[in-house]
Amino acid sequence: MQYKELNVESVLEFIQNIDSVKEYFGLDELNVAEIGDGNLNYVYIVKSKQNPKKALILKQAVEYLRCVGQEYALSRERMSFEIRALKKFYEYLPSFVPKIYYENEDMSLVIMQYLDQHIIMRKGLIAKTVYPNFSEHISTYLAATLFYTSSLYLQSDKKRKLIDRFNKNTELCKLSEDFVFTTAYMEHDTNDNENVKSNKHAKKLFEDMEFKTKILNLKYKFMTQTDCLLHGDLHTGSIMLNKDETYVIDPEFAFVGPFGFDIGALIANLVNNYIHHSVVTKDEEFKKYLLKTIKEVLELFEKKFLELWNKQKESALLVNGFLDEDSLNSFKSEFMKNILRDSIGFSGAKIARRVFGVAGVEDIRGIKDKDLREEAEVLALKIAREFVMKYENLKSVDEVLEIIKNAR
Ligand code: ADP
Ligand code: SR1
Ligand code: MG
Repeated sequence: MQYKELNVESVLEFIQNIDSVKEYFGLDELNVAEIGDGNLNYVYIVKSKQNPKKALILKQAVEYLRCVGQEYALSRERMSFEIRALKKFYEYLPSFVPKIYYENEDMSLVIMQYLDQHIIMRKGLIAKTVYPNFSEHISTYLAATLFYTSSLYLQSDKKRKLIDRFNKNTELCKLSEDFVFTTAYMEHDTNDNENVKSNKHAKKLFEDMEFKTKILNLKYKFMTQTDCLLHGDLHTGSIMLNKDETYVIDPEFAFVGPFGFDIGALIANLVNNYIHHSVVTKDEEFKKYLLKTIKEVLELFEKKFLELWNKQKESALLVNGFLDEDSLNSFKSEFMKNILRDSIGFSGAKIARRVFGVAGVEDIRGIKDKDLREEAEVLALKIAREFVMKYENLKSVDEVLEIIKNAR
């Protein structure tokens, strides 16, 4: 099938011939609206006119970066990786990943379950919504996706096949190399230049060679470590949830990379929200809830990852009986500490990149009052710098929380 960029009218025409969609909607009349608010793609909702509760999502990649415009070419092959990752993660965790009804790599599109009772987590957190089950859910998701796709679980051939299948996601990996680890720390066209011009904090950041050297080390880890299959862009805009359920959407940046990258992205975005509430609402209760969530996510992740690991005696890495029990336990304990450390290093980069780089987050760049926004940016840079300068020597989750609380 030849690729064609769809619009509201042609989506309706396109779906008429898809069996699973016909089966889902029966003879209902349908209407279509575009609801995409992401940076890259177009997202359409297809709804039954008779029963608006019946709806599906059609997401299509276009040959450019939506948030910059048609002049920024980006091949649409990213959708092939999104489809593959959605399917892979659904295999392990069907209750955390939207169900696919139809996929078409030629058309770079996927039709999936409409999450009608769920909202984008970033919006929920800005509105101070507490999600009592989130830490349990996301730690299960992280432990399973990271463990089951790593050499701690897979045999060597399977792991290498996984790398083959995902590590041609070159353009989106390059976007992260550029936007997470490079351009946000130097003068660059893609930055939030209205803000950057004559901004003393940007100047200080761009000249901070100590910090930038550490960022370079993190970038190198990102480019070379092939630990496990990652979502690749696990910020709070990629999570849709309510008090009972949590779904992870939008894994188009999926690739086989370092253990700490998804965890780091998530923690960064919880910290961005903490900064929002430190500056805008000053709600101490909600801030405490965010700190508790960060602590739980990191601690539960470690516990659940280790539980999975303890059940697995043989893998690409380990042969049963290779180490005695004590040595194996201290190997595992050091291994988990290194995941925590890298997560916090990546988290620092992920916080800092959103301050002056392309695609800021609503929690900070969305603050209307200029002085408050500056206050939030300064706080973000302070926490990010502490994370990046100290991550290699962290010993506990509590140290991470101390850094966040003391940054004022
Ligand atoms: P992009 O790849 O452009 O970032 P996203 O996958 O993040 O696009 O989707 C953009 C928006 O579309 C989301 O913020 C959300 O509001 C909506 N959306 C995406 N997938 C679903 C879904 N399965 N159910 C409901 N809304 C969705
Ligand atoms: C221009 S692409 C900017 C960002 O949007 C995505 O969500 C990723 O975080 C990417 O870096
Ligand atoms: Mg998105």
